[in-house]
Amino acid sequence: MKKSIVKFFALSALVLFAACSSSQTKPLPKPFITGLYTADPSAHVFDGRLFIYPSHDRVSTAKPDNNGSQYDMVDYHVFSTDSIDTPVTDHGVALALADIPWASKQLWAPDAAFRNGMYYLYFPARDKENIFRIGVATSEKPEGPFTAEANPIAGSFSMDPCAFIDDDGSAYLYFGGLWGGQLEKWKTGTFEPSGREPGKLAPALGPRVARLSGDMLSFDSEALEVQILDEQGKPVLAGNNRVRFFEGAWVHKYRGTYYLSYSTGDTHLLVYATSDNPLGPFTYRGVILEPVVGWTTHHSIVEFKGQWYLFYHDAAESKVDHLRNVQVARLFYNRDGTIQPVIR
Ligand code: FUB
Repeated sequence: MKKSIVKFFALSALVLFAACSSSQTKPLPKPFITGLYTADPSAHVFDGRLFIYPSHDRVSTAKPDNNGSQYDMVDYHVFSTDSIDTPVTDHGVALALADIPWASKQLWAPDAAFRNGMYYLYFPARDKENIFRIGVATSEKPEGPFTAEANPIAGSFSMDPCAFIDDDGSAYLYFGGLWGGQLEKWKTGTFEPSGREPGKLAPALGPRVARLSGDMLSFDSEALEVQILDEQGKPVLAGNNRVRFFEGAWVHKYRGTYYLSYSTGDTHLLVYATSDNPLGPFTYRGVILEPVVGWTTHHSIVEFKGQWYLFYHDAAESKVDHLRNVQVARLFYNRDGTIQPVIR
């Protein structure tokens, strides 16, 4: 009797180990989204289902420049799946430029949130004065279609919004990006067309964060700069371009710690910093992903069915910087909470 119990447990442990290791090594779909060029994937789990809110890249006649004019997108599609290794569903156009009263062009990296039975899509676009602002659109369904508010969020500027709702219900919108995203033109709090990045030895510009109001449609506070410190506790300098923030902020929480991850832009890395406060300061911790094919790198981090994932994009298929594909990789933490660099 005793022997058979031991045998039963040994067999169960073996089956469990085999199942876990195969789910951790099974190849993931590559690219994750096919059929359309997609980038800047913001991943969320709503009601047990994985939703991806990416940019929708397209062929454009806009001339490539340092402001990213070639990223000339005109709508968003939402994608979802029940399982990481089955094909995703494309839910069609969720929001189109033509239906956003204040926007003129460039629907760049969006994000989404859920609160009080309503889904919110946050998105950047240039307004009629050619200035990047952040808008919000609502839907009763995670896949949309979304209806845009008539005006951008008052007090918003720059791009790449990331919505984060903390365990206590406080909601935050992080945003900002250099060059095409114009963050360096907002150093004084108003838009200065000639604004430049700080000198190499000055503190780098950080992303901005504002608290979202209860209805998730406006800012409840002024946008604050998020400070990123180096491992010695000093502000990261603008010349430290393998570490300094460039664009694509993403915030998630793991075991009580806040993780701010972002792209370093012209050094093409995805890196992260941690804090015990969602408003920072954050301390730089290391690289998550080495450069991919293509100039831009942009990501999100999400837990789905007990496994953490990094969603990102590359231009490996098209070899054209602005025709990108969403990719996914498993993400692992060390015991001390540091993130293991992702192997693709
Ligand atoms: O997709 C357009 C822009 O490229 C995004 O807003 C940036 O983060 C970069 O990925």
